[in-house]
Amino acid sequence: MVEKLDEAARTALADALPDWTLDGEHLKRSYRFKDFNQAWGFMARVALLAEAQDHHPEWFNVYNRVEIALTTHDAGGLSARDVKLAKAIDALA
Ligand code: H2B
Repeated sequence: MVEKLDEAARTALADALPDWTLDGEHLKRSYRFKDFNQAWGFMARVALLAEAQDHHPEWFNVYNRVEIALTTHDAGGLSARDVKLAKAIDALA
């Protein structure tokens, strides 16, 4: 069973992931690229990361925009898995 983040860990997210927004039980970030090709390339790299971590994003793409929302379905909310994936995505972009 995956543990949800406690209040202290949620508060620490603002410093650890300054480009991400905490929205209820989701961590969200929006990316904008030059065109669809760049956006899709980014999504392909995130997909490989997600598979390697067995942790998958909820996301939305239209043309050059990619919106990512991370949450842990197995925990019913945010967990350390979301923080780990968000940091790895930041390292890619
Ligand atoms: N992704 C996300 N975001 N949350 C999960 O709880 C989750 C997942 N669980 N990817 C994984 C897959 C689980 O279903 C498999 C069986 O490990």
